Amino acid sequence: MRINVVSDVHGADDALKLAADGADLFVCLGDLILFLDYDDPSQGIYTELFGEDHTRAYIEARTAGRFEDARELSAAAWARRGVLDPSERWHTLSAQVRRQYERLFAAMPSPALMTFGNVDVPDLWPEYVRPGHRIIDGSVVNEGGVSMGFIGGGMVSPMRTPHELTAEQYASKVEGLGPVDVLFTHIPPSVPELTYDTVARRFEFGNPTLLEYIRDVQPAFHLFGHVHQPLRSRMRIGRTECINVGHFHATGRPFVLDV
Ligand SMILES: [Mn+2]
Repeated sequence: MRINVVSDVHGADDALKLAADGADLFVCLGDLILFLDYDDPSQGIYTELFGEDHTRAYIEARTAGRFEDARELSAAAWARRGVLDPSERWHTLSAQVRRQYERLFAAMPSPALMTFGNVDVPDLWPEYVRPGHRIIDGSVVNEGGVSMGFIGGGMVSPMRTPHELTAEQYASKVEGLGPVDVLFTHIPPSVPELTYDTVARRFEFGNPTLLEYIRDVQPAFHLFGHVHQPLRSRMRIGRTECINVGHFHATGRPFVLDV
């Protein structure tokens, strides 16, 4: 069985249309929305709302780890749009997010097995899925005799992305999963080589209970995304081959797994 896997689509709907070509099964590990493009500040929701100069300054602050400065820049940009209360931001943002979801779910191959990234709004997905799109989070499906577990979402972080879970919330999903042949998640296990981003020059959040799960259960494969430019994109942990499927927004190519 040939499985085409994508993650971190971040708005790349044109490439997404072709991502299941030649596959028996198509899997998407989330991060559909493009808020900010660190490589190209001319696109993304922040640029559409606040302009490219603001977006460049905001990216610079976040890249340098100056999250307070980034928040102040953001507050000033919202104020210029007349939005003073942070609780009113979602009204504007959700319209932009919905526009992206319309395009992305139209481009999403079907059938598809999908789970959430941290840059996703789970509550909105059911409104946009098409026939053949299956959202799986914290459970196991069986395809062609291969059991596949899915866990979506990211960890609470200073980046304040839309779908972040506490350590307890994430652990309870991992603990409830049971044994699988292939594990699919958005984030990697917390292994420094897999979580360090060489371009952003910081550690992204992996998850320690995923690492425990891999050591205990030893699925044949663990596929994930999240870290756009990882120090290492694959690593063996015991019998488990851990693989970062790559930054689809940048490559436009799915990772192909033969099982
Ligand atoms: Mn991402």
